Amino acid sequence: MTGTPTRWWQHATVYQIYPRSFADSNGDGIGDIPGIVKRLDYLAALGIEVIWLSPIFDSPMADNGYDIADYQAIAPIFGTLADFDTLIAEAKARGIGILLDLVVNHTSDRHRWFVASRAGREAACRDYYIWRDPAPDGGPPNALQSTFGGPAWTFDAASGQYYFHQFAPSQPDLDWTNPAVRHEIYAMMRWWRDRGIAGFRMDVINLIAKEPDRGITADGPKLHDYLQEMHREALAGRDVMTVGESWSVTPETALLYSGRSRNELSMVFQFEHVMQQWHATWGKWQPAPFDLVALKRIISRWQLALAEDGWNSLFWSNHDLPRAVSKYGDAGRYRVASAKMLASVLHLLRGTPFVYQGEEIGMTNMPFASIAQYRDIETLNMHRLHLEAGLPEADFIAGANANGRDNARTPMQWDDGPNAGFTTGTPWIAVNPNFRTVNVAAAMADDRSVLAHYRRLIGLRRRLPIIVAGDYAPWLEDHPDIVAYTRALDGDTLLVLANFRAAPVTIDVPPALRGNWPRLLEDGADTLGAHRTLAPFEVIAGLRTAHAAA
Ligand code: TEU
Ligand code: CA
Repeated sequence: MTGTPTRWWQHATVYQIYPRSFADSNGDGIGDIPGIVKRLDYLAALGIEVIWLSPIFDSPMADNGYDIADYQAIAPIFGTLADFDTLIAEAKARGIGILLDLVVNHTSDRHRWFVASRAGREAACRDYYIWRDPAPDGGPPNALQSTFGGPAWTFDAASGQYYFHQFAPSQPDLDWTNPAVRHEIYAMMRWWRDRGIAGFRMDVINLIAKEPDRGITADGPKLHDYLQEMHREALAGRDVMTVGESWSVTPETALLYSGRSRNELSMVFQFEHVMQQWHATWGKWQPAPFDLVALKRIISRWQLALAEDGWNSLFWSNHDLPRAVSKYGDAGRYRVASAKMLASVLHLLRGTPFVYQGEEIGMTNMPFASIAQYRDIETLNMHRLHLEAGLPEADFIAGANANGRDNARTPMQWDDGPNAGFTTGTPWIAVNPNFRTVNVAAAMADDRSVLAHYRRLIGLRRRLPIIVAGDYAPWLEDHPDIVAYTRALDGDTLLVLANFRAAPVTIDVPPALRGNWPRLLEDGADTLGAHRTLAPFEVIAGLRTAHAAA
């Protein structure tokens, strides 16, 4: 089979750490690298083999580190380079590799390149960024808008020119058409690579080849040339894993990024299923009903498109997205059941699964009462702009609670002690009050916990080739409440049948799925007749092997 997965990262499960909110070792209220080192045994026991670390580099933290001032220094609030080397070594000793977050579409405006660049039209590094003369009326060169709201151009009075930024004005875009910029970045990547990291997660990699004069932001014509050059210069010959973030990738372009013979990336993060659930007018800032049939269609399209070549990443949540139980499950009465169901549905697909810190204990979105509790630059900007555009305050807060970034960035809940065991000081953002019941210590003591379920799923992926390699087929595609799929390998069949509703749902079982299904995650078997009623958020995961009697 041409699509047989042979690379280590096709077999691994990744855990995302948002360092600020993971574990604070020194009581300043901010998570840090020594805090992560202390929790490595916990992560090793979970079975993960890779950690994606959100940015830990020196930064003024306007966007919590996605605004980098020095790519080769660690932010003092997170620790030192020696702490980082300890993390690499201690993780490696437990069979865990570290992915760094490569944020090279833009830098911070405090980066020495930008400080030099803005010194004047003839300044050194002027051409590391994108400077343009004003339009004839003195306004911005064109109407391009930034992701965080407002124009993508900011005027610099001293030099009389505008600079380009796809995010905040304090995040100026690098000019990738300049070979000097590209070669600085590759050298920096080699420097980290040679410290022993396992690879990179690449922030908004679809945006690097922008051509703002032509109105092009995502997927510029030179994008794949740059990625192939990056591969040659910084990745080739090393067995690293790379995952590129792209909000514009399609199944077709995913094959360009991750095709075996392309020499670009291992895989991409795609967000079609996320954006599909947004409000038509107000985007994510107004809750929209959850459309399961559309979600299933997108999952199937990606599973099938990348079956023979390329590779999928699998995730429900990250630091920019709502927590999975709150978004797709039930954060109340059925929290545990729905968290387990979502985990099974995701982890038994074909691809590399990513677990966002806290997801493995079923952490929920923290609801905030007012805008005063938010810290996030995107949410604060969008609040101002959406209210100006006529969205009522209460609607915005409801939208932000459903989809805002801070609601999923609250501190990791370790135990039921003060501040959930995250810090002995004052946490940088509020702890979710449900930490008294939702915490790691409680989950460790309960073999029916969400955590126990994640451990089993992650362990199974390491043992059962069908989870990594099996062919995917969808079932009951138009059913509004049920997700159903099978995986097939060498005569074995794995079945996943999941109820996404807080109510019992009865289905007509397709003839091919009837019969006996030995349970994958528990003892015993499920026997499916012509009809089957699934309890609220119940998931059936069964494995029929070719040699066992059906
Ligand atoms: O995110 C890319 C991005 O476009 C998000 O800002 C996303 O579009 C938004 O949250 C949806 O409304 C990456 C990082 O993951 C994010 O944390 C950074 O803020 C952003 O890039 C800029 O570096
Ligand atoms: Ca700290």
